[in-house]
Amino acid sequence: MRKMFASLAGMLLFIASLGQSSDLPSDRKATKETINLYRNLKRLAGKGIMFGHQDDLAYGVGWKYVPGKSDVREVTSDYPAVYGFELGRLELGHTVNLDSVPFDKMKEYIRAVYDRGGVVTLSWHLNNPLTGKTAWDPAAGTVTSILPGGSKNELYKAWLDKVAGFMISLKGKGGEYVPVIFRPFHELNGNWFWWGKDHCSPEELKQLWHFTVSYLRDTKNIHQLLYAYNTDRFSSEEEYLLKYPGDEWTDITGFDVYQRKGGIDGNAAFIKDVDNMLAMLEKIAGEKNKIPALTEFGYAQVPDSSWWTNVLFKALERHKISYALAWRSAGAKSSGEVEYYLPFKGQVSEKDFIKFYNEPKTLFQKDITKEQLYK
Ligand code: BMA
Repeated sequence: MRKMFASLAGMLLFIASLGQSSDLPSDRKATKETINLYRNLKRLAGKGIMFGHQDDLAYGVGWKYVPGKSDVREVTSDYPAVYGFELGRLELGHTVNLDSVPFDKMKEYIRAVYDRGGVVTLSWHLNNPLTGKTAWDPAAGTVTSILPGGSKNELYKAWLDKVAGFMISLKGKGGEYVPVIFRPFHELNGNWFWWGKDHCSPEELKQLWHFTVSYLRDTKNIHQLLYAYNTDRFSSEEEYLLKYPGDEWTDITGFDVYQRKGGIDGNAAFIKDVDNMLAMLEKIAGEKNKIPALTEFGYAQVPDSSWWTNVLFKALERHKISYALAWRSAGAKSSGEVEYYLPFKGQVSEKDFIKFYNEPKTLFQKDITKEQLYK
């Protein structure tokens, strides 16, 4: 009997390990570190929510490019767990991105993040390849123009060559490629980008996604990427999945959400909306075996002194998602707008952000370095 139990247990362990080893990212040639990151993100999603911040190391309110500085660190004495950076204008061969971050500095930040066990995600507000204007130029026919057979397909491939070049320049100390969560064509159910809602059909968007992934993965041999599909706010699973490119083409499923001051959102409405969307997202991710994440969020200038614990945390509390990434704290912009989504020293929500940081469910750099996400 005992023997039978032992062999049964052995068999179960074997089956479990098979399950584990077959749980791979969409890129079947993903590097070891990328596979490890994918599995660890899944594991950690059951433990807590990693906190992320766009351009965290590059600048904050009132400062730029100060080595080691970070608004998150100024307030909590810890760095975020996830760091977002942006590739817009890399495609044009520029040396600085559309938010004036030099790509050389960005590469240094990314390597530093990887060295301390943090997670890197890259967005891409690429210009409109048909008109040469910005990502916010929704000219008709742009998506079809860059698909195979379209007049701008060669140009788009040249742009992807630049993205590939950037990725392969990201190496760890052992020469291994740094894994990156790549998040192209974000907020695709919104109408503001050329790849957005009314500017291409579901079929066209899917073709664009497939073309982009195949080109990077199979033509350029980039195998350090996890692909994140993400919408803006959505009201149903059908809406969320309308342009979903398929399970073989994505690893992470997310959405972006902002609370607007004086908008339709009181705090209660915002909590309810985000909570609902997260519930739908978790269901979809569960069914599709993907990693759910809040790929961007924010409340501009965080005017509510208890927003972190009273609003955001309440929306997140009951959910098992991998990470939540706050958008960039640009400070004063040339337009005159002052843009930030995180507190800094003296900001009204500073103390509350520390409380949020101290919640066991929120994970920052110190929590995740010990989790060795790449091993
Ligand atoms: C927007 C704003 C812009 C920025 C863009 C791309 O939401 O922050 O200032 O250029 O993202 O990062």
